[in-house]
Amino acid sequence: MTLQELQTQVQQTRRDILRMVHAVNSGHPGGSLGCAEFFAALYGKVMTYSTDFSMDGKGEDLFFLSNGHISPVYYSTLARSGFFPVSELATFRKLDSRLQGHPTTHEGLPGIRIASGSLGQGLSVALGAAQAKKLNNDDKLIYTLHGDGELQEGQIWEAFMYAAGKKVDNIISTIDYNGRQIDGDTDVVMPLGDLKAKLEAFGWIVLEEENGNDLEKVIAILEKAKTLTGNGKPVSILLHTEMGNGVDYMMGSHAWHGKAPNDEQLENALTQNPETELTDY
Ligand SMILES: Cc1ncc(C[n+]2csc(CCOP(=O)(O)OP(=O)(O)O)c2C)c(N)n1
Ligand SMILES: [Mg+2]
Repeated sequence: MTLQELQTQVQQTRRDILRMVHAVNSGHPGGSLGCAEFFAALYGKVMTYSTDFSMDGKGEDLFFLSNGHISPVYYSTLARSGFFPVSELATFRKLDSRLQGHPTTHEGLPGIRIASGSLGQGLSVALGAAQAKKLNNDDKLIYTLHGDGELQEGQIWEAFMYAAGKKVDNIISTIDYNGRQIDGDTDVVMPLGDLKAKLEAFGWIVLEEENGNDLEKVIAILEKAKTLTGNGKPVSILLHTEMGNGVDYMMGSHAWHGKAPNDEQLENALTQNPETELTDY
């Protein structure tokens, strides 16, 4: 996809996120909006994959979403990348929908390989997939995304240690470094300290991008991360993003982590993000 096409996709995805959570008055718009550029870059530019979905994903790059609560951005991206009909976004969080509030596997939604939402587990699963790729002589890569608040889970540090210890060098793990979580700023709830130094001490290569909502920069840092794989160390990206990005009244606090806009707020947000040629679902 061209940069212009990706920008259009980001804007349409923002609308999808807002309309999905508004329609059922529940869900997580904040982190979803902050990661719209990351998802567009990953699925529109960086990863090699087939929309003819197979659970194994042999010969394909695989993505695992560990912070499953940001499912709106994930579902929008998958639908608009061709994994399932865009119209199905209208079923988000409804009974019997394949688009549950947090991604699950037993509904069989193409593109989803793990259930996530219980924070801290995604890296462990992804490392298994990465090691399976090595055993199968499959040279494609594993990508993961984690929240910064999610890093307060102990399991993820066990996985960080394991990845370096076992030289899992075919994985690129991105941290959505928005500085916010459900109850406030991460610095207030549980400070992460010098995260770069901590991950390096755990044996990871660490890249950092200060503007994780600049599409070109997000693509560039992911492409750079790719060049660093295969060198005996796992690779991570600290991606600084803005929770609620693209909607002025949602930015600057944790308030919209998991709250839906009302009718008036939706209209305001959509005015800030006009419909694109990709059209609303
Ligand atoms: C194991 C577990 N504990 C608690 C929660 C509740 N919870 C959902 S999202 C969230 C905050 C996570 O913060 P972060 O990963 O930074 O996500 P963001 O708010 O930036 O989207 C919490 C505590 C959960 N989903 N799983
Ligand atoms: Mg966060």
